[in-house]
Amino acid sequence: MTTTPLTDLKDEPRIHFWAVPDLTGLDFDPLLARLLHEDPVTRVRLPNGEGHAWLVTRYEDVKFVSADPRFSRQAVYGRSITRVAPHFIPMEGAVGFADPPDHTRMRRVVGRAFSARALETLRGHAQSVMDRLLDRVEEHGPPADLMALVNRPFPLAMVSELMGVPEGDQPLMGRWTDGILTAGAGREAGERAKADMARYFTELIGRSHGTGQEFLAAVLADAVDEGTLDEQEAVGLAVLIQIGGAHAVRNNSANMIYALLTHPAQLARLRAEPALLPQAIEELLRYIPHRNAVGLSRIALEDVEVGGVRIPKDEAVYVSYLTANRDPAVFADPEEFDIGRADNPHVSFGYGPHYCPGSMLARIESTILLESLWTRFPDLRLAVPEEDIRWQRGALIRGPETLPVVW
Ligand code: FLV
Ligand code: FLV
Repeated sequence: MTTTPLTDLKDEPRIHFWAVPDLTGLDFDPLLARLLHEDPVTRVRLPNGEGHAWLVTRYEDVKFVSADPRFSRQAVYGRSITRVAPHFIPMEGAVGFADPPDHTRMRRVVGRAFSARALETLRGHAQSVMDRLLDRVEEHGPPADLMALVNRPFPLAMVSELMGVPEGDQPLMGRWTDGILTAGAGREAGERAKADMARYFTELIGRSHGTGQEFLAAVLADAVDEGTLDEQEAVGLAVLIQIGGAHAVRNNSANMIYALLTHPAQLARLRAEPALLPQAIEELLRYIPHRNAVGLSRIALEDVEVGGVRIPKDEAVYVSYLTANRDPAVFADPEEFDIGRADNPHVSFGYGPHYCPGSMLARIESTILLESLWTRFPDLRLAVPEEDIRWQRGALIRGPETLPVVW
């Protein structure tokens, strides 16, 4: 009989085929839940791309992989790694595919657009945009679809303002964003939407040179003029911020409303203790399964041990921020949605150098949305039983198709 050292066995975990089912409500992907508890550093094969990739699910391991420079985003570009989307979301040269120091150089430019002063200006603008949208909800009367009337237009207006996209072009931006951030529409539709939006931003940045304005397209144009960014990098940055800003908050904020409407005890507590709102938003961010499957992988530049398992050089690794947020080693009763949770170091905005640059804007938007909605409509309820809400299919970021409410 031969004996195999345990370390060798652990080098070759099985490969799980991840079919990525269309989930509904706030249901947690059952495969992800199982892997976190039973096979925390494992291998998966997703519906698109080729081969397999590693998947890391525990909180500490997720933070390790997303912050360690031996895992590269740049090395992902041009490789047909197994993935959920038929196409890659970032363009060539985009910040999502960059490693430090290039990554650091690109992020410094957008940092100006997300400065404390810029965010204060946006906060004032956000409240007036929200007030106008809620006027329209009131004029519409119950039942009204919040997705169409509020959750979609609000973040789209905010990120468009930040970017310098005129109001008249926002519907077009919305359509391109949906085309890019949908797995179900197919590769060609995704690539076409990406190319169309890239052409738009090339022109917008082109028109913004030397205008001295503060919107992001002008800041990017200045950075190109100064030689800090090349044009491809500037356009790639603009596309990622526009789509992330419009799409992620649209869906996540709709899921926040749904979570509160379907957890009446938590909603009642929040209504009774409005000072809990910031903490409630952090808990919503932790608890809501933001996306299907996993986003963009990294490549191991050398053999690296993660959670006691050796990940070989040149292999792709995914992390799941969703499972990290439910790791019982960090969060007590992780399956409970509890707005009383005070210690909440969730990783819903990622971790390490690629940490979401828009996290503070997302928090401002979600705060204004929840605060304004329940101030205006204290008796807000779903207009249909929760099982009748339809959820987006073939989505990367999860959310309802419509959110019909009465008040
Ligand atoms: O910006 C990214 C992102 C945003 C998001 O809302 C969900 C994601 O999974 C991702 C991602 O995987 C990579 C990004 O760059
Ligand atoms: O959902 C994804 C995503 C979202 C995003 O806003 C930016 C991204 O780079 C991505 C991505 O790379 C993969 C996704 O599935």
